[in-house]
Amino acid sequence: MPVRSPYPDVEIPDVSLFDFLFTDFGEKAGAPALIDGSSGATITFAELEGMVGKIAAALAERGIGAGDVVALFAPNTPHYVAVFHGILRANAIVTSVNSLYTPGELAHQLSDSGAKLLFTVSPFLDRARAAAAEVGLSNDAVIVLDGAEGHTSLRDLLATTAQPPAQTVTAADTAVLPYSSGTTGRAKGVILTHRNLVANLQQISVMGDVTNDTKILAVLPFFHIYGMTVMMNQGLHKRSTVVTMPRFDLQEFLRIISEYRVGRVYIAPPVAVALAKHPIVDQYDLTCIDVIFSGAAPLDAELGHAVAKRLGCTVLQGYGMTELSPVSHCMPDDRPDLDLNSCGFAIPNVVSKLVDPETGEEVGPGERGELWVKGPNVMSGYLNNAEATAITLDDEGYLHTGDVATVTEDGVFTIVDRVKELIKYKGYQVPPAELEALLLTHDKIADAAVIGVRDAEGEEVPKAFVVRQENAADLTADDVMAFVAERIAPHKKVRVVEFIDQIPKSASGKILRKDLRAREAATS
Ligand code: 4UU
Repeated sequence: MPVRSPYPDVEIPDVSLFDFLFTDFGEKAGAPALIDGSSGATITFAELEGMVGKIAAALAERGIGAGDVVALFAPNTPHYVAVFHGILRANAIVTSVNSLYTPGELAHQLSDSGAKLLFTVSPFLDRARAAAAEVGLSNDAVIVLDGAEGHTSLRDLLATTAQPPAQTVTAADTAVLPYSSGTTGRAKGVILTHRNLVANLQQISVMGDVTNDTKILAVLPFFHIYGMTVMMNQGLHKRSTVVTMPRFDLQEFLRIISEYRVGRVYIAPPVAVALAKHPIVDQYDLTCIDVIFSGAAPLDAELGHAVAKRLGCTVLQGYGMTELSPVSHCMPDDRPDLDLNSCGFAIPNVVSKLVDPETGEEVGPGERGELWVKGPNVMSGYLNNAEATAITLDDEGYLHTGDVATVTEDGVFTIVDRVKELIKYKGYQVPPAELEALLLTHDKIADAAVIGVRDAEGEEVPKAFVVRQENAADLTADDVMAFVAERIAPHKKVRVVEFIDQIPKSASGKILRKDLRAREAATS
């Protein structure tokens, strides 16, 4: 029997994300919506709404409208939020780009999504221009928020006297195209509609005690769906104050929490390691923290408890996936007693089941099965990729996550394994297929396969199995790692290399990752 959420269904208004978030600020209009944690600069809800309207008007003047894709390649700042919602308010679609991307990776996303404009910041301009040139976007189409010679700036856009265009998007239209490799292959555009994003905000609304008094720290990037929905948009929805950080730095993280008296901190597990162990943590007054919420990779309960004890706060865990907008399961604020290895309950409107990947049969409580999820937050598909969509979404509307979970009689889910290829390094996606394709371009490499392995600290890291070409005995592990590192974003680096004689493959030529994992388990 599929497991229904133990929570009553919530209503999902049939509106655009803008209409959902930007109506009736009431007495909160003059309150800070966003604070730039680095500089202290503040934007109120009313100011943000004004900026969003101006950006939408300026984009419409430049011919951007319904169905157009605009890429956003920038770190977390209050201006990111204004641009994100300005693009949506112009009836267009945001494709959010990983800040660490190389020009090649950015160019791939620009061309795959068909982006017409690219927003960036001056420190990223070299990469942005190189990518834009590769896909034939002119400098006019590259907008530099903080300004750069020969480019339109945010200030230029805000100077428009035009009115924002009429809103024509509906809840069923595409709002964002974040990129995810899903269960197999390279990064693909994940089609999330306005309805998907609005639904997920309504669904998580009943799980967490987030109010207009809450200060949320946004250190996880807005380009990733966790930062986008749970930090940026949840903060706006609840009229909370979102304090932004452009990148993770432990001292700066602690300073900002302590100085702005942040109560709610969303993290990925590696941050928990620092919070539990680093001596510097004791130098800051962190008594303001009520809740630390971890997601994007498995949190170890012992580690979570150590953080809770040291900081005197509640630690919670949730499960999400880009294709789920992203949250489908989480621990509610009022149940810190749940097993912290778990991801809590299915959120409202979510039905999930666990299915034996070998037999396709549903399994019962206590047994392991692939997690399938159905609900209004499930993506409509992958952009221009019917094949990947068909293997991920079934006819009944279940999304096959590629994660293996167990569930208790009470409906508490725990993620215990992964059957998909995807590797997560510090919570960020590393698609093995992309690394394998890259490795095969090396003239001394005959064949290659990449899987995730655990390093000495228990972190998942990408490991490449490499078959050398004949007469390439001189190829070293360092050569392989350096070759990859020069061509891809740092989080995708190969961190372990093993040379082998042959990559195990099925009759149809598919890499048998299971055999590589078994080999790894036997030797480590
Ligand atoms: C074990 O990482 C995400 C989304 C994370 C998220 C967001 C809001 C978690 C909780 C929340 O409230 O998305 P992706 O698409 O980058 O990666 C998805 C994959 C999952 O399929 C799973 O393999 O990341 C892994 N994952 C987890 N694994 C995500 N959360 C967990 C978790 N435990 N808690």
